[in-house]
Amino acid sequence: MTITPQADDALLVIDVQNDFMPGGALPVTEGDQVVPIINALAKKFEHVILTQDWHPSEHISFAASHPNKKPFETIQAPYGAQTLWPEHCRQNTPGASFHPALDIPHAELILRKGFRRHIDSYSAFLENDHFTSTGLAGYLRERGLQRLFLCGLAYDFCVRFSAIDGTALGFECIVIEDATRPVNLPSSVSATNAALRAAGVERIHSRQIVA
Ligand code: VGL
Ligand code: ZN
Repeated sequence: MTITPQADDALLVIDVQNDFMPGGALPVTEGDQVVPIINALAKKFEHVILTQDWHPSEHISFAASHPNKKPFETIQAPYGAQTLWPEHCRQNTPGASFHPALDIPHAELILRKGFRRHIDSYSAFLENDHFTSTGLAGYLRERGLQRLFLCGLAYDFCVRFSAIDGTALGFECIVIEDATRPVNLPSSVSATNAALRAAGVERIHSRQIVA
């Protein structure tokens, strides 16, 4: 089925940043392959919002911030389980910059997240304590943007939790599956597919928007 983006739709482009690309600090396999797809999608949307993972040094999500912990292990943070990552997307570093080929001059908002040292934020809406707001829901409501098409990195973390929280906050969220790629930790993709299905988040292919 073909979808024509409307004036109250937005494309939400999650974390298309150098550190998530092959060769980056937290590489996502084929992460760079989403860039041309997203550029083509963005041309179809009047409203585009970019998110940017934006961590301070010694961020809670960095394994190096915890003695004797390695990347991809889990700790119990005050707000619950937190996966630990290699240091990535440190504020104002080249790794935190958008992929140089990302070409969306008309993007209206760059929303930074994960900038509080003691809370990580996968979701573009709520930080990982599931309480602290990024302000995005208020922005979208004031702008009258109701239906969100999600793409970017990574499918099983920031795209997943953005779609789930967005749905819970009353937005219609649709994931453009071929315009995302997963980090792919054990069972993270199957858990994401199940969570999106349970939340009623539709998954589509970019060709349904870009002919
Ligand atoms: C992400 C892990 C850590 C993401 C960000 O963008 O999916 N994943 N920080
Ligand atoms: Zn991060």
